[in-house]
Amino acid sequence: MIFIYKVPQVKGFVHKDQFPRPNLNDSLEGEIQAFLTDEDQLHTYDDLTKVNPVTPTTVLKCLQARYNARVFYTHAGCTLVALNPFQPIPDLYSVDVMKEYHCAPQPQELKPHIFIVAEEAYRNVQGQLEPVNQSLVVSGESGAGKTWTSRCLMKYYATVAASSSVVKSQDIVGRIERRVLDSNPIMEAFGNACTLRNNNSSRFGKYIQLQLDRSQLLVGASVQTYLLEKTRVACQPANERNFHIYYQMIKGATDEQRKDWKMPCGQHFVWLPNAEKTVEEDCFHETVEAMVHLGINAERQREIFRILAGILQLGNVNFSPSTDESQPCNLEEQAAELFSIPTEELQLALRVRTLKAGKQSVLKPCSQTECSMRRDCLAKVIYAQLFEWLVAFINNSICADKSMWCNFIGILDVYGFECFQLNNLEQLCINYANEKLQQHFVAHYLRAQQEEYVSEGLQWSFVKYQDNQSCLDLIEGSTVSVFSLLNEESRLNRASDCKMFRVRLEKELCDNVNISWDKFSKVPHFTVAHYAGKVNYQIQGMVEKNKDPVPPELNSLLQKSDNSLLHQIFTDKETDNMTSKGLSKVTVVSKFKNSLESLMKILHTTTPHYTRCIKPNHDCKPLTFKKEEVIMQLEACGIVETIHISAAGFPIRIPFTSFLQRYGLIAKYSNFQSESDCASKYTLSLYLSHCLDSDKHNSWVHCGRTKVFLTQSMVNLLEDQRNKILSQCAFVIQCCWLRYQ
Ligand code: AD9
Ligand code: MG
Repeated sequence: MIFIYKVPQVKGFVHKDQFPRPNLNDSLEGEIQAFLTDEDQLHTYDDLTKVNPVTPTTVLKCLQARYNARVFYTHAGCTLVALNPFQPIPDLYSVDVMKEYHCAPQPQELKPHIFIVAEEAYRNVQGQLEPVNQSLVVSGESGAGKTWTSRCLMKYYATVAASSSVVKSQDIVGRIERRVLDSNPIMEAFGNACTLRNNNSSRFGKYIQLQLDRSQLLVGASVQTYLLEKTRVACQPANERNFHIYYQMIKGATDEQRKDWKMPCGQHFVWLPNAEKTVEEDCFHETVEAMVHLGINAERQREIFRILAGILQLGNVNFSPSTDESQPCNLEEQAAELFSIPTEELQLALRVRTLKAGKQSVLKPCSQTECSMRRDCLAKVIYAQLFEWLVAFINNSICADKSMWCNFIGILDVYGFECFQLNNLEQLCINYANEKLQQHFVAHYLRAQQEEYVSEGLQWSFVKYQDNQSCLDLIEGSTVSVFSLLNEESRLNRASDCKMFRVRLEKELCDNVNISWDKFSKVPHFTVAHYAGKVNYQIQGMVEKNKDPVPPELNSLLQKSDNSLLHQIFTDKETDNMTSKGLSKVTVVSKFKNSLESLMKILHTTTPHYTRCIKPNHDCKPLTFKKEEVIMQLEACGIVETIHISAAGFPIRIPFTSFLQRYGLIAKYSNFQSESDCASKYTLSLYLSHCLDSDKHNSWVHCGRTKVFLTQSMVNLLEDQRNKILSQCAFVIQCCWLRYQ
C-alpha cells in the first residue's frame, strides 16, 4: 500500500507583507534547527533552495557568508544571484575559465558562475531536436552589475561561439564578434551617465539578440533599446553628469577637433556639470575606435560630434524676460553653425510660436520660460534622434542576413525597480517594465517548480497563484487605468491637464486597492503598491512628459540642415505621426507599452534564464555587505517572492536517508519500522503515517521518488516529537546512572 498525501492547496496570492521581515539580528538558532549545518558551513551552500528552511533570514545569512568568503555567485533554483564585488576579481572571467565551463561535461557541477547560465543557454539552443531560442534576463537595481554581467555574457559567446578564428581572418575589424562587442562602448558612451548610484549608469534599456547559425556560431546580432532618458541632456540631477560622450569629447579631443567643434579649452558649459570628476568610462579613444570598427567613417563622425557640440552651445543660451529685449547672442550663432542651419531661423524658432488659424498663420512671441523650454526640447529631440540613428546604424553593421542564422540568445539589460523621493513618468514606466518582467518570472518559476513536483511523482494540484496582474491592470489596463487616463488627458491637451488628471485618477480609480492618495500632501501624488514596494508618483508634469511635444517649427528647421546626418534623421522622422500642434500621435506611455509588449512576446517564445544582480552596499565599496540593503533588493528583485512561492508548497525537501537519520528514532521508539528497509518509500510512508495525527497533518508532507517534501509546520511537529523522545531518553539515562552509582 502506498500512501499518497494530499498536496496543500494554497488559495490566493500571499503578499509579501504578510510575511514578517526577518529580524536581522536574529541568530539562526531556533529558525534552522533541523537540517542546516552550522553557520560556519553556510558559505558552502551553492543553491539557496538547499538552505532549509528557505526564509529571507537564512537566504541573507547564506549570501553574506558566501560574499565574505569571496564567492559571488549562488544559484537560487532557476535563478542565479550575482553579488557585485565592486572590485576586479582576477581570473574570474578569463578565457581559460570560459573554456573550463564551455568544455565541462556537466557545467552545473562546477562552482556557480554566470558562465553556467551562459553555457546552459548555449547548450539549450544546441541540444534540442527543435532548437529553442533563449533569453538571459539580467535584473537588479542601479549599480548592481547588470551591464557588467551582460558584457560578460557577450564576451563569453564572442569567445566560445566565434565564427571567424584569428587564423581564418586576420582582419580583426572585419570580425563579427569584434563588431558585436564594439557596439557596447558606443551605446554606453551615448546612453550611460555618471549618477549618484553608479558611475556608469545605463540610461536606457537594452535587449540584444545574438544570432547563431546552424553550427551554433555567432554570425550577427541585433539590438533593441528602450526609453532613453533624454531629459538628462538638458537637465542633470544635482551631483550627476550628462551622458559620458560629452566628457569624453572635452577630455579627449585634439586641438584641431576643439576648433572644429567650437569648444575652446576652458569654456564653461552649463549642461556639463561635474566635468572635473573623472570616471573609467571617459575614454574617447575607445569610443572612436569602436565607431571605426563598426564602419562610421571620419566624415560621419565629424557630423556626429558637431551636432553634439551644437547641443552644448545651446545649453549656454539664455533668454531675457521680455522677448523684445532678448538679443540674438553669439552662442546661438555658434550652435546654428554647428547644426548647419541659418542663425536667424534658429533664433526665430526658439523665440516665436506659429499659431494656425484656419489657413492663416499668426506669429506669437514666446515668454522667457517658453523660450527655455523650446531650447531644451530642441536639445532633447536632437539627442534622442541621434541615439536612435546610432542604434539603427549599429544594427545595420552587425545584423546578419536572415538566411544566415537560425537561432538567437537574447540578453536583456533593463533598468531595475526605482523608488526615489520624487518619482515621475520615467519611474512609472521603469517600474511598469519591472512588473511585467516579474509576472513573466513568476509564471516561469511556478512552471519550473511544478516540473520538479511532477518528476518526483507528487500529485500536485497546482495552486491558483494570483500574481501581480491587478497592479498591471491598474497601470496599463485597457478600460480605466493610469495609462488610459494619462493618454486621454494628453490627447485633450487642455491647459489644466495635470489638475484634471488628478481629479480623474481619484474619481475613476477610487475602488482600486493598488492605488492610494495622501490628500494632505503638499506635492500632489498617487501611490502605487508594486510587488516590490509602494512608490509615490508626482502628478505635476506627468501629462506634459507623456505628450512630449516638439514644436513643429523646430522639426522643419532641422530638416533644412546642411549637416547631412541631421537632415537625414529629421527627414526620416515620421512627420505624419505628428499633429499640427507638435504632439506625437503616439504618447510616451503607449509607445513604451507597445515596445514592452513586443519584448514580452519574444520572451514568451524563448526559454528564460534569470540572473538577479545584487548591490551589496550603496556606497559601491569593495567587498562590503550591508544586510539591510541586500534584503530590500532581495525583496525588490523577487528572490523573496520566489521564496514565498516556494513556501506556499513544500519549502523543505530532504533525501530519504537524511530524513530517516534524523527522525528514524521516532519510529524506533514507537517500534514501527525495521532499520533494514528504512530508505524505501513504502516504509517511509508508513512511518510518516504514524507521526501524523490527523487529516490536517497529512497535507503537510509528501513522499517523492527520492525526497520527502515537507511544510515548515510538519518539520516543527517532527522536531517536537524528536525532542520529546530525546528528553525522555535523557531522563532514563540519568535514572540508570543514578541507580548505577
Ligand atoms: V544601472 O541600472 O545601469 O545604473 P548596472 O548596470 O546594474 O547599473 P553596472 O553593471 O554598471 O551596474 O555595475 C556597476 C559597477 O559595479 C561596474 O562599473 C563595476 O565597477 C562594478 N561591477 C559590477 N559587476 C562586477 C563584477 N562582476 N566584478 C567586478 C563589478 N566589478
Ligand atoms: Mg547598466
